[in-house]
Amino acid sequence: MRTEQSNSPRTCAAPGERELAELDAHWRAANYLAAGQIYLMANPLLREPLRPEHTKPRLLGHWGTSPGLNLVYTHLNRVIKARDLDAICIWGPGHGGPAVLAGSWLDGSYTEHYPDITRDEAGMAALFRQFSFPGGVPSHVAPETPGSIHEGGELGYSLAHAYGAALDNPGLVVACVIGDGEAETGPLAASWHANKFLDPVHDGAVLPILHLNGYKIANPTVLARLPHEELDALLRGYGHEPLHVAGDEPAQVHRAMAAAMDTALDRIADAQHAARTDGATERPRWPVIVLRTPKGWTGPHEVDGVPVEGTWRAHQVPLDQVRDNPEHLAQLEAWLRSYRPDELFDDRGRPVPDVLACLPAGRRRLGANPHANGGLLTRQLPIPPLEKYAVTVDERGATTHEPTRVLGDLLEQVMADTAERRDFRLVGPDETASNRLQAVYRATGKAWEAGLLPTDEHLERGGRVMEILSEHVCQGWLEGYTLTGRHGLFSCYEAFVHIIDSMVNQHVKWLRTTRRLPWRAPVPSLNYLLTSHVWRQDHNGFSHQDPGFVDHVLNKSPEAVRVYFPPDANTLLVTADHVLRSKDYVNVVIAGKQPCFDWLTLEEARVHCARGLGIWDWAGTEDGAREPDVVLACAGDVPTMEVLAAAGLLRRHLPDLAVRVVNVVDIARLLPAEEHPHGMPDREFDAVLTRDKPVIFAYHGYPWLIHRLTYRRAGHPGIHVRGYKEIGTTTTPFDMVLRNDLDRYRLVMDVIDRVPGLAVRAAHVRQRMADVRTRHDAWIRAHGTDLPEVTDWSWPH
Ligand SMILES: Cc1ncc(C[n+]2csc(CCOP(=O)(O)OP(=O)(O)O)c2C)c(N)n1
Ligand SMILES: [Mg+2]
Repeated sequence: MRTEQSNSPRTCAAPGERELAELDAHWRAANYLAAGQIYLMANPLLREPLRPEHTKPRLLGHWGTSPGLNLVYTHLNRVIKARDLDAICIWGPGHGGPAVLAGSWLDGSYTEHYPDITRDEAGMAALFRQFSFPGGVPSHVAPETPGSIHEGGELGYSLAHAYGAALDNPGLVVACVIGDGEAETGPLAASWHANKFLDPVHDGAVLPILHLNGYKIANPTVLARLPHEELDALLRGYGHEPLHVAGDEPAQVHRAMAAAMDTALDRIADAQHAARTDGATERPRWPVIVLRTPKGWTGPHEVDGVPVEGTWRAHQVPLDQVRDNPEHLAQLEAWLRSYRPDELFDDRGRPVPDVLACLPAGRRRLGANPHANGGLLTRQLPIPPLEKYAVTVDERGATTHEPTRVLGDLLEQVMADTAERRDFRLVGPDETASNRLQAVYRATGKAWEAGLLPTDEHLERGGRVMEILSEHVCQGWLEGYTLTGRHGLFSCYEAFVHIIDSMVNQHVKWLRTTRRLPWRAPVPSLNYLLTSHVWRQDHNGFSHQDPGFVDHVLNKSPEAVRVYFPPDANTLLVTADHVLRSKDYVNVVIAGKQPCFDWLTLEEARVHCARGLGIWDWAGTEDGAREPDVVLACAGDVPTMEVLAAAGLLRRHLPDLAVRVVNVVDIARLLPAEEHPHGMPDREFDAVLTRDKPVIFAYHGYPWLIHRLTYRRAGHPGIHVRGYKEIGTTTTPFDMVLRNDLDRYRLVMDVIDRVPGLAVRAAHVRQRMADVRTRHDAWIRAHGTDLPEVTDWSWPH
């Protein structure tokens, strides 16, 4: 969505005394509300002396970060209002939930989302009570929090989320509070470089606010203990212009913070103007605010004789025995009264006009900006008809294509069709071309704002392919981009996507929670294309072989995760079309980039993908007169080829055997219907995979997964799974499957071993299979390539 830049420079006068008093009133109110949420379940305005029973039995929450977050909320309100700024904020220390909830209650957006929590005394009591309370709201800046696209429970992702939100939103300013502890994480450290990918013409701005409150949970932070010059030089080295705000005297900090905000927004407006109007191409030195205030600022200075304010001890609950220790209770009451609630709220508990004076209106409020409920802004992605990109399949297995290359042609068109609207991005850690998606470069380049050399290719200011060698940053960008309503695809080596296991956990939790919040509009899914997979690591070998991401993802909420194994080019097209249109999922698509036999026409691929799992009767030898003797099942492109080759061998050597071939695209179909929305009812599963026949299942990844998914089925005792057994190296493609016992000859031996009555009758066939495996070993050592009968194999017509 393209909106005009509304951040005009130098429209904001320095606040006078009256405005400073109003800012301080808002900040004090927010601090009161944050502390109130942590401590109080009654007597919210201290109309009567505080008694133990007014306090919560379990004190849960994080005070330490809250006054700093509140300060940012207050001052963002001011500049948004003064400049009519379109802005959202990412709250990195998301454990400061009480602060952001306070800000949203004050700006009225909370009550709009939750009408029961009114902006008066009754609503304040409910706001306090519900916080970190059973049946209430979480302690963090969770999906339930208006204005948030970032939970901040797992630290490290704020800055990447902020950049993701700013991409292709030229009118948007994304403020981003970064905890000084959070700044020690790898993902955050890498995210500073996102400014080399932000195009001042087509993208919005990110305003990082590094919050140096000096401490984490139990330690000082590294950045807070650097000499000023060293920290300043570090941030300059990242390409920023630091603006330092420091102090513990509120009036002075308000003045300094207002000035820093104004300077920062002026610089942003200048940089955007220079790039957009004057054609400047030099990378702007974007501002960063360094905010140095005490942890737990304005809270208890000392508790039980030890310092708390300005130390790590302020991190969570500074006074933790208020119900039992009268001294703690008295200190709490004095602390809360220090904000002078009687001046901040009227006799009905409503914030007084001074408190509300700094607030912007309507959709400009931080709790109501639609970018933070991005589904509201989502447009359906234009995906061209697949017919133009589909490969022709006149004869099954007679031709090969590289599936990801075929997909690349489709993505090129999607890129071309979104050139104006700019709501589709491809991200990846340096692998777009390696993954054979380079056709997209005909439609757009790779975003790049750093130096350029004549030998560079496809680097482009404003390009919409994003490549940085940090899976964390790629993931963070795409999360920020999709949560603000736009579309994208993350193409990644299968083995290294594990690096973001933990981030995907958090994203799935977010999606699952938002599904239960009627006011959150569905957002485009986060889509992975995992290629360069375990079976085809020609250059790389063991370090690059790990198909376990799927196991990880399938542990997650079944409502929100989908995993697909398209076995050829046309099924990949159909799968990609499906996932790119979907909303609120994490979709994982595993597909090869190496030449792969074309098995299904586009029409067949559509039907097969709609089923998710189906019998390929053309590949089996059932005659319909009796039940099959054995089922050969497969999921994944390489296992599918091995199963078909095994089926061909069985057809030749054991023509009387009734073999059924079943291919699985949507792996969750194997689950019981009660456990996953795509799960198959038992009756259907039993009909296709049988209750009592041997099933030889060739699976792309770790074999245990198939057992996990099918253990409740009647036929489970008969299911024998072959997959990756963690045996890998740099070797030939067929040697990889052979070493892991996934090869066609082993599968035939499995059939002979498991079909009752076959062992003796087919002993000679079994021996022949074993002999080929032996010959293979000698052959590859002598020739360095696979046996001719393997390399020249094609589906027997
Ligand atoms: C990745 C990660 N590791 C550890 C934690 C546990 N944790 C919660 S808060 C915190 C300290 C955060 O310090 P900082 O970022 O400085 O925030 P603030 O001081 O504003 O509370 C830690 C380590 C976490 N939430 N996420
Ligand atoms: Mg800190």
